[in-house]
Amino acid sequence: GIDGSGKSVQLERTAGYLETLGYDIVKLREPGGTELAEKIREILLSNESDISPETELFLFEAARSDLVKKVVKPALKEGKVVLCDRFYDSTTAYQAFGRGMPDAVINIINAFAVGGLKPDVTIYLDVDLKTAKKRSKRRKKDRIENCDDEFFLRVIEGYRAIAKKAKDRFYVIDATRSLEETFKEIISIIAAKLKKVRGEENSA
Ligand code: T5A
Repeated sequence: GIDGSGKSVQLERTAGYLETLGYDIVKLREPGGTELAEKIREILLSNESDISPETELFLFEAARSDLVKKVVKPALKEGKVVLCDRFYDSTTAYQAFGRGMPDAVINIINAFAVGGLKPDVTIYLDVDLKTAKKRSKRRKKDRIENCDDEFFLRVIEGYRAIAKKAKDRFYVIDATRSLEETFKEIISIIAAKLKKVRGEENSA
């Protein structure tokens, strides 16, 4: 979801809940999660950085590629459950819809950066811009959060477009509700999916 939609808080809660069920959880964020990706994150979010939309796109993808290769794929191989705060849909929403970078280019480099990996479930926390802004009011804005309202309205439009295309894995959740109500819906989706995926793995 957009900045301030509640992703970090919900990811922490979800991870805690799944751990109590006995799952081995790896919590990640994008951009970030490796030494290199965290350095790229600093550059991307710094208000001091002068970055063109094209360069921005490649930096997000470089960070993603590093994370997937060094952390995500090895964790999945070990049977762990990976929860990631943002993934390639954010590039479609922010860089394609927000910045106007060509969708076709983004689809190709998204796929290239993750080596064909696809999330089992993607949760989109749907909030209006006013709610998101109110929630993130207390913090200093980073380079992307400093974009104007029109940018974020295009990003929201982007996520809604993805929802129509990726119906098999993309769940839209009304995140304007309380933390608790939103959380309950998230865990019901994830728990059901995990049960299904793990059940299929065990019977294979
Ligand atoms: N980006 C990222 C791209 O442009 N392209 C990409 O490919 C990728 C991967 C990354 C930035 O990079 C951009 C998007 C971002 O601008 P980030 O760390 O993901 O940065 O940053 P944000 O999305 O800005 O993270 P935030 O921490 O600002 O937002 P969250 O995580 O959505 O919100 P959270 O959980 O911190 O909650 C914010 C506040 O709201 C409260 C929380 O307690 C907290 O105080 N809150 C609620 N209050 C009431 N009711 C609820 N239901 C609430 N849910 C949360």
